[in-house]
Amino acid sequence: MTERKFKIVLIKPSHYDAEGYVIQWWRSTIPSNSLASVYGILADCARDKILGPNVNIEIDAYDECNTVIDVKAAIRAIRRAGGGFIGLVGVQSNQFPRALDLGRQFRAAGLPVVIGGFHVSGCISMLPEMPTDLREALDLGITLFAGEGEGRMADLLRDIDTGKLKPMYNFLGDLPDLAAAKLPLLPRKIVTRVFGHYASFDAGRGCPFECSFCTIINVQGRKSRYRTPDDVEAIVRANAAQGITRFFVTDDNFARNKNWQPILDRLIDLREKQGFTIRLILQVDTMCHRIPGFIEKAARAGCHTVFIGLENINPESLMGTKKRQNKIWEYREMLLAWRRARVMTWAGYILGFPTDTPETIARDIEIIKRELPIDMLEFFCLTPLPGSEDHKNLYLRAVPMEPDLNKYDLEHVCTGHARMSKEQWLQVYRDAWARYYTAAHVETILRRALVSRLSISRVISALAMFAGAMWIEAVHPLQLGFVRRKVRTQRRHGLPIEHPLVFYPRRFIEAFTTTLRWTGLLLRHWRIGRRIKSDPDARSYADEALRNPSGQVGDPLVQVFADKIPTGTHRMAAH
Ligand code: B12
Ligand code: SF4
Repeated sequence: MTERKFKIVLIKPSHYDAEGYVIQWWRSTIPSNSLASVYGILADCARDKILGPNVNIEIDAYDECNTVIDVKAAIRAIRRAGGGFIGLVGVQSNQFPRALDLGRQFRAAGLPVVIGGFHVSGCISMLPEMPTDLREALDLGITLFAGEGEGRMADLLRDIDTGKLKPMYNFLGDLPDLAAAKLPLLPRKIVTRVFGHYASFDAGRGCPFECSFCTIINVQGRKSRYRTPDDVEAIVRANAAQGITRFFVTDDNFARNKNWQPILDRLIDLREKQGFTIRLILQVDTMCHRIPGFIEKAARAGCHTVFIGLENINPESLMGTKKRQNKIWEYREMLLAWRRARVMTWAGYILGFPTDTPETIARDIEIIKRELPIDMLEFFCLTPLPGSEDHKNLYLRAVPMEPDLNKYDLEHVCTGHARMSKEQWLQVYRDAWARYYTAAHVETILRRALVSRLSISRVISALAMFAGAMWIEAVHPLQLGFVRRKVRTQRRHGLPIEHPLVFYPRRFIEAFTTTLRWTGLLLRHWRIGRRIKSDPDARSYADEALRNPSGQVGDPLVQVFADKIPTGTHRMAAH
């Protein structure tokens, strides 16, 4: 039997900036778990020789956030192999236009292209008909894959190999059991393109809550599906074998992973008894401090940063989006519990709930700065993301929504608001960053960090990244990387390729000014840090946010929203 090859090229697409250039960097800051998941499943298919003993399946994987995609080279590689396909991986709504532009080029070369990820899954799960963008992909001959890939890739590869690829695969009604699932893993050369060499894994999928702006529950379900401690250990060991021990655990809410305890116990064992220097970033909800032992075990397992979906501090807004689990009178207690465990907190805050106005948002940010001991705060515009209940309702009521999917990145305004014009809303979003990351508040955060015994240098660099992302690079910190790359010829389909004499001088000035601004910002933060470290009183620093909360009448955070808090649901009502 003659040997042959089957070449798979996996690309996790990025998206376009305001000028239509791909947002990409020399090094990205957050790993793509979608890429690791799909790669892990396919690597297993390759090992199992699922196309026959004579077929060698080879996989190339690229995260466009940190790698410039050489489309021609990828086409050549598949042609040279004599067969294969392009997989556009983990494509979110804001990345769909870029995925189509890439797909268009590969389809023009006659190669099979498959798109998977949340945009396809979310639309198919929630909308009564196929939206225009998905139809456009089908018209180009691109295959759409809805649902999760675990247990389905071998059949897909066989379909491609035998020329029987279907236009659409839909597994949304059949969510795979994660306990038996293949592991998310990437080779070292891909992981090291992420700053700090962070790998990723999802220890579970699904969330029990029902926030109306969220897509996750409609794609991955509300039931907690989780990996076994053995599998998590295998992920850690496989990464550690290639020198990688830092992980971003992408569970949307690790605190609601029903297997959190055995998983953390196993990680603690690996760390404390077997010498693995594991470091973790976790995502949790605002009530996680109520789970006995959760925070303490997370810290012992190596968690140094935790992302918390605070979303808003106005209970009326939270109830309006069915985020009933967020109880503002518990926020400070929860944040202090993480500080006691010496874990840095990173909170998400959404702007544009129906009751928000520029004035209430400005007021609420000042309250947060004064009352809540948060380290990094990031802002988002409330967005009807395809796949969410909000999107479905607006779609069914034919309420106008932004037609350009590239703008569904939570940095743009994608629908109307009863109390703010589009311009006001956008301005509020931009102002929010400037309002939170003032020099005075950076100093307060660092003073709080010092008394809480957090690593000052880590807080300084995190604050600089969060403050500088919007101000200097005009991107959200979640999309930030180191050293922006702009490729003249990789521009959004339909926009002109600029003349080199126009493009390069402008790029040079841009790169020069950004470097200057980053240097200035880092120096400013570093000077604040130095001042605090040399201040003899800094170790006895105290303020309202660090005071143990009462949650009672008189607690300023509770007082402002007293009339919005549903009676009978919190401790204030008991008094
Ligand atoms: C980790 C994460 C990130 C990371 C890394 C991105 C990544 N994909 O790894 C970071 C922090 C960078 C990020 C950023 C953003 N994210 Co995000 N992110 C996630 C999160 C929490 C986990 C992603 C993940 O690993 N999922 C697990 C994998 C296994 O699932 P999957 O991607 O769907 O892949 C499976 C299937 O779809 C399928 N599949 C996927 N691709 C392919 C390809 C082929 C060929 C095949 C056959 C199958 C297949 O098989 C996979 C395995 O089962 C998800 C929520 C979630 N639960 O998924 C949100 C989520 C994907 N993010 C979302 C958003 C909106 C964003 C942001 C735009 C906004 C923001 N500011 O948060 C930014 C901007 C990103 C950018 N433009 O670069 C939304 C997307 C919704 C939508 N309709 O687009 C989600 C769903 C969360 C939400 N709020 O609803 N994100
Ligand atoms: S808690 Fe987070 S993951 Fe769960 S439904 Fe709400 S937004 Fe979605």
